[in-house]
Amino acid sequence: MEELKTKIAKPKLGKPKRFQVLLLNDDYTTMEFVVAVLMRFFSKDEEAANAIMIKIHVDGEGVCGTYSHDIANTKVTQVTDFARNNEQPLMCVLRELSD
Ligand code: TYC
Repeated sequence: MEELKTKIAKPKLGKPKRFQVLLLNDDYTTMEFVVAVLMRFFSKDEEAANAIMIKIHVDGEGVCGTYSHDIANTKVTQVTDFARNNEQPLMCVLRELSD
């Protein structure tokens, strides 16, 4: 029995967790760059991207999308790499949703 326990993986049951991807405000990243990020990585049209960017600028943070853990992590990596490659300090983070 002890042997079986170590060899057989437990099936992962239940509701998969969901994660929001957030952008945080800062004083240096350009508004134009944030709009470009929202369109490129979160498939927003220009109007929606502008509205989210302004919301972040005013409130300090804003939700770009909600995803599985894998996809959310990939978005954070892609956005962070894109920002650093373009010399922007933009911060992109995950927030686990309570279900
Ligand atoms: N506050 C920035 C500015 O005035 C714009 C900005 C918006 C930066 C959203 C980051 O996630 C952000 N240039």
